Amino acid sequence: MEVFGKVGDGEATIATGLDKVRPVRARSFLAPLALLLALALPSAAAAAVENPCEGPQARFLLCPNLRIAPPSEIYAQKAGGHVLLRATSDVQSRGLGPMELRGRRDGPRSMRTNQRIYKKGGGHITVPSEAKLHFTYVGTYFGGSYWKVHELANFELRQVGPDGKVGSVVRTSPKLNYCLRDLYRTRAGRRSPPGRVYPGCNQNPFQDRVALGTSVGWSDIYPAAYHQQWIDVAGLRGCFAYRMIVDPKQHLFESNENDNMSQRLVRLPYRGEPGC
Ligand SMILES: [Ca+2]
Ligand SMILES: [Ca+2]
Repeated sequence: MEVFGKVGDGEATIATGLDKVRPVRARSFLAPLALLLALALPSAAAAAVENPCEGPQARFLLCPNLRIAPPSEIYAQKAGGHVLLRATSDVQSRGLGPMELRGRRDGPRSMRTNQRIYKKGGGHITVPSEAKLHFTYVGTYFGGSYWKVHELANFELRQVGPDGKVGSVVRTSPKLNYCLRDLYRTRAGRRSPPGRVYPGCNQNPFQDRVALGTSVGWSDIYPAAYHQQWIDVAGLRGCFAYRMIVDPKQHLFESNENDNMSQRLVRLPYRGEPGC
């Protein structure tokens, strides 16, 4: 379970670490050529795929849309010679349908994925995605390892000039891998299920397939104290923009690809309040 996972009372529809652990079939990893092909195919296939949520068929689809709330609960933590500016992230599912990925094993700690997009009136389409799942260790305190979406989000710090203009990136967060899950229902609505559909990310290292997603109106939130939820700001002075970007590599198909960034201004050295 992730940090708030135990709050949930929803029916688990996704396998968890409690599932029966079964060994990976060795054939998957003993044939280098097969592995190379498996690694090469998804990107080749995905490169040819247009975003179905922007084409003519979009009106028949319940396309997902991810957004990310501005960084909150920002605080500085001194650690050795480092100053870690920690912030809470909130990836929000705000489209007509859920963001859902289906992973299939293609390496010892990775899976390739398809994105499932539901259709109005029932059924779904399956689209090859360039998103990868990595079996990601987040420390024992936060439960060990999970199958997470690689490069689902990133955090960056940009210099802000005296004219308020946001400049280039000066620092980034090491964190890139996130679950997609239903942690909190942050916006109730007609299309938002009242209970969790995607309660948590799988923890079974031997799993061959996983499904993960975030339902409409739900959020996946990581508190500022979470593993790698920081940017090292040691030595920096002045006004900066703390930016969070969801799907920075544009791997996931969404109805709106232009609302994936949020930011908050911070003055460094940090004195406990955002703003410049
Ligand atoms: Ca979006
Ligand atoms: Ca996207």
